[in-house]
Amino acid sequence: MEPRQYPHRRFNPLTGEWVLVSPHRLLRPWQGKVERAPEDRRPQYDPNCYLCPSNPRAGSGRNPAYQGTFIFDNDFPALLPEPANFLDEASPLFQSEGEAGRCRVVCFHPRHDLSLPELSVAEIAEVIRAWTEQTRLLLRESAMNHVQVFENKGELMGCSNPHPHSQLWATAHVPTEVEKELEHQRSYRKRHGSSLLLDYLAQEQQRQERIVCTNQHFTALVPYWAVWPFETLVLPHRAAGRLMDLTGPEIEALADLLKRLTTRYDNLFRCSFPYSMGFHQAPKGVGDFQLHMHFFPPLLRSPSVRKFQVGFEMLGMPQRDSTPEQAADRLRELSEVHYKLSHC
Ligand code: H2U
Ligand code: ZN
Repeated sequence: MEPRQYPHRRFNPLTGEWVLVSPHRLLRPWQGKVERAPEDRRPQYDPNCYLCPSNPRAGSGRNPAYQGTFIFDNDFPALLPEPANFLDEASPLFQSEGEAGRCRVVCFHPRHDLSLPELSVAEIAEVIRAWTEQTRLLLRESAMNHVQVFENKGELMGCSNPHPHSQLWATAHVPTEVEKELEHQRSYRKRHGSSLLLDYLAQEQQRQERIVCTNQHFTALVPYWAVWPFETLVLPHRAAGRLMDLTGPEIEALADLLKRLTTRYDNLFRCSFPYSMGFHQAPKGVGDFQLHMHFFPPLLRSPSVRKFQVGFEMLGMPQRDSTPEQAADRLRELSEVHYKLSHC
């Protein structure tokens, strides 16, 4: 066996954490729970959907008869714009403080039955422009310092509604994962005088082992340190801190790449492929941060077998059973024509 077929640890330079890789364990028998493939036969319009055009929402009010993207303030926001004004650090063991924020929902499309890979590149570009504009507006508010854009897709990921949509959460404080990545990008620049993620991309372009698909301005790859079976990282080819830094042609290129990547995901198990994805972008006033996207999909080997982070992972560290290179090979060999449209 070559060394990489033996159990080993890999370092994630973005977070400073290690992942345990156990390639040989893919051979172990599976007698766990078998879930059914997620049903994906939805009507174009669902009169009971809170997000379909012209329907009443669960909170209050009614959606307009929207034609493209549709943005609204979350009716059940996790954060409020005015924080409870308190700081309690009397004891190092009982610290708390108020947190201000705003939550918005971005519907991708009026059609209830579509998802990202089924939209046209132009429609996906419109979604990216909506995320960009909302990031700009939210960061303009003096209390907001970071904007998290994300999509939870599929019941498996706890998505509450199948209508294609994403969320934005703006916060006064920088969230933990972003703070970790910021710290590691900063210390890398201090040590090497260059950008961690641009250097990483250049190495991946040379090695050609983990790249899934690419175009003129963006590359999608399975990171060397991937934890989730088919996790990917989407990287711009030049320095850019936030969505607002992208040019028109770069937004088009990102739309093209997202369509191709999510089509491959759907084709992997011929199902609407669940994931949590989102952008990591620079907090307000921060320069040393490279814009990128993470896709964290839970499916392991079929629509019915998913990965859980339990046991050793909860108590010890993240672990995976196949190598990121095997995952990249699988994703690379798939078609970029969506299975619902192909007739073979
Ligand atoms: P998820 O499916 O990713 O959980 O997102 C749906 C969001 O939409 C959720 O945060 C909001 C929920 O609060 N929502 C509304 O704001 N109004 C509604 O009428 C339904 C759902
Ligand atoms: Zn709907």
